[in-house]
Amino acid sequence: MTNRIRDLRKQNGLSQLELAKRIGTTGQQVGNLEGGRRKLTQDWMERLAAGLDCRPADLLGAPQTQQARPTLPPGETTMRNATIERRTKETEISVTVNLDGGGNYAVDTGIGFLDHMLEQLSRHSLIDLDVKAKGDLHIDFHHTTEDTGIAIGEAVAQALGSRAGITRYGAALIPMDETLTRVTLDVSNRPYLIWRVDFTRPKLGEMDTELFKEWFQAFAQAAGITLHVENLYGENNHHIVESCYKGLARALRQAIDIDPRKSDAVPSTKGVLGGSL
Ligand SMILES: [Mn+2]
Repeated sequence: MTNRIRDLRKQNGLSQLELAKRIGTTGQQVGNLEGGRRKLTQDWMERLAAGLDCRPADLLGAPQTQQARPTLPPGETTMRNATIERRTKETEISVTVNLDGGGNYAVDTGIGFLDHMLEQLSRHSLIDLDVKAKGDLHIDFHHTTEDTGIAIGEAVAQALGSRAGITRYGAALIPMDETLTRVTLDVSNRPYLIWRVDFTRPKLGEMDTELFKEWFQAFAQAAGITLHVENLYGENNHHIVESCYKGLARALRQAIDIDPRKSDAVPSTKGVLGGSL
């Protein structure tokens, strides 16, 4: 299950997408191979070795980065990042995340209010987030909203890899003036959404308020996160939804952080995250 693909790729200064192009596959496939979600067959080992300029046998062995990460000198952190390209008849989306970023973002979905929310997500999670989406907005905002949630969720899942070393749980209570929202989550590879959020207005800007649940559902599903979002009280609809995104951001920041006391282990007594309880 463990391998050194990520280490070797970084030593070569390649992104997942760049390595993927060298060996004629997708960035997602490289992420799956790195994360142990796809079997490292002899054929894959030979292709990867050719792309990484090493021997196939060099790909095996425990990854060094996960153990080394907490003790690396400042400025030499190992980046957990991923790029997802998603194309359907309804939307074309590209997303890049860096989980160990500084909250830098470049977001353009064509929906102003959604951009505002995704910028909050980046800023308060400290995940660097690039999102470029072109959707069928002439129909409505549904496809673009949902598919953006899927693509960002997939990118987070891919960047998390095996999820070894993470804190796993996170929680946040976010006040915004009269509003208070609680977000709790488990980055468990077990997708589930609890959404206890009601709006009194049908739209914010041009965006239908009912679409926010769709975004959170898509994100939780694709990222493999158990996600509970509850607005405890509040009146202003802008505050209510913004506190949900900020709560997700702060809870996520805790949960994906590397736990320095257990940095080489998957935080589960099963030794793997996901599957049955
Ligand atoms: Mn705002």
